[in-house]
Amino acid sequence: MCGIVGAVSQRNIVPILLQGLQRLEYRGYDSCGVAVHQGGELKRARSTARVTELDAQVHQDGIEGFIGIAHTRWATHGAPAVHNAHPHFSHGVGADAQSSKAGRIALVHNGIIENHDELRAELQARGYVFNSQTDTEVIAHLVDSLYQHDLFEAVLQAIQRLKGAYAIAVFCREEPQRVIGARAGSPLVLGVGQGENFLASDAMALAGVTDQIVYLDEGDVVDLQQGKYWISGRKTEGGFARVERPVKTVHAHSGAAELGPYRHYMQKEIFEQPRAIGDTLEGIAGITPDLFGDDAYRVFQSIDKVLILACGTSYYSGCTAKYWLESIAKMPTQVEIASEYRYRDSVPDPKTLIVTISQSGETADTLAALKHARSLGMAQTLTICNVSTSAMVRECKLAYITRAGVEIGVASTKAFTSQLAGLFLLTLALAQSRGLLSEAEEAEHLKAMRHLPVALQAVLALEPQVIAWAEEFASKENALFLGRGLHYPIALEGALKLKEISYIHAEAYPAGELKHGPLALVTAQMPVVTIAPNDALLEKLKSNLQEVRARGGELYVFADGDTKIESGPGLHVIRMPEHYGPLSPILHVVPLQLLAYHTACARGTDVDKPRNLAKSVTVE
Ligand code: HGA
Repeated sequence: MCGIVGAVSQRNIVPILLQGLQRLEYRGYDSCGVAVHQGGELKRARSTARVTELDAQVHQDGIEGFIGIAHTRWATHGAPAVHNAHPHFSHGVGADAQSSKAGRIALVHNGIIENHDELRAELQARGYVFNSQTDTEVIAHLVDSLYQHDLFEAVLQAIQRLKGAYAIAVFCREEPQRVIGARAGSPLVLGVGQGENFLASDAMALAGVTDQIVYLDEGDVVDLQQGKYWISGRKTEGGFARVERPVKTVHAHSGAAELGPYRHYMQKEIFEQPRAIGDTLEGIAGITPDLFGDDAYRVFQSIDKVLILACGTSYYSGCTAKYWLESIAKMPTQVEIASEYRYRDSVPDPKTLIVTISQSGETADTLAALKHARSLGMAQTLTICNVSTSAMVRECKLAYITRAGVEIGVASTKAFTSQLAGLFLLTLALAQSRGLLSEAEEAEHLKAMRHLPVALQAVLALEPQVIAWAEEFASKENALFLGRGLHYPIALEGALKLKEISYIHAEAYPAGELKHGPLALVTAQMPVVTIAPNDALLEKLKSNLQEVRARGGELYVFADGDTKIESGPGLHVIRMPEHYGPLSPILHVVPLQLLAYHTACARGTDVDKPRNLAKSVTVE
């Protein structure tokens, strides 16, 4: 999703800005741009192509400068087009307009300004002319309208008028020594260099430039100059006050990981799962609440239910965990889509453990849902997250950091299975703290978890068989996914993967629900993918498969080795290893990932950057 990079230095900062954008590219974007202060004017280049094209344009136009800002955009307001791409420029009005050649204020923005219509009308009435359909351009003109030779002051005043979420980076034609950043609701970090300072929406953008990072707080405004910076905190009754924020050493990994022998990052990440799970569980000698933080024992004793808040794939990992938490830890558990929870009336209970799940830890909807839960008096919070430096980890009392490594493919794979591993550990830790986990059970679960990397390798070896199915799926426009119990969320995740990257319409149902509606869709043209573990529901599931066959439906079944489901007319079977008990979802999701991946490849879609989607969804 949107990325911001900004810099103030004594050297030409354009290569740093573009390299920063490149590091953020994997998140998905539809256009990009860069602006610098050059020869007393604002200069910019913008493109709806990739950052490499922007780079070529910048060279051709001879754009260079000591201060500048850059952006990758994922459109929320206004089509993905050059005139909507950031940076946006303002121009002064009245006497100022005469002296304003190419613009006065340059600004990039992540987030959404909710009162943009009202502000636009006000600014238009004052003579400002709008050149884009974005909410962002409103901020550029607003800062311009408040500018009186001090950009920091103008930004402080402008943000008082903004409703919504923003991270912004701004500079001004008249003050070639400074870049101002501000954030509320969207992430922004300050990178401290030697005699130079940087801004970025993620420390990863600055990898190789500086590892000295300041995480700006909600409401912070930062003034960056060569060799110095200062931060103003959120406005209080006493006005704005300078604040100190700790400088942390952050070893951010570059997003530009090597593809190695793989065709796409998604394929690489699917095959990295044994390593990702192994790393996530590394060093766990026994189950203890401490795995989630020093205060976890006390927190676990103080709660009697769990509310999981998440979006997309993370939501499905939460749905899987509900089955574990209720059956193993006997903990009443509710799972809610974060964007729904934050806006509905709910009945809060302070004895609830709020569990947020997010790969990036910057998902705007999940962060907002967390804040909403806290505002309702639910103070016990825990996150399962893949980025230790993220806002989510900073905002939650307890955390389990998965070690999936940087995930570049927009469609999540290794982050999902690593989340499941973290959630299973949480289940065991809660069960233990409630006296529901014997030592023998603990040992048995730990043994199964440690064996997961090997079990996953055996599932990955099924790839050639999945490719054969994918070739048949490539010509379909619809698919049904069925699962029962613990594997129903896995069916949901399988359908989501297929939708996201192959653009085939896919829906998932609990198999027992088939006769209540979706059976009407079943024809010979409708592939029905079924997850068939050898669990307590197997016989029920077999009856559901008969219902599909009786209507001429074509079944594609991932069946555990010991289920005795055999291939036959209209019934294709890929044999999974023996049943893996409660951890079976971690194995069963893998062939569904492979099926989506190879179907998308056969259809020639842009697997790692599916249309309209972005990686870390940092806007509402
Ligand atoms: N609302 C702005 C920025 C969008 C954004 O932050 N995307 O991730 C726009 O549409 O340009």
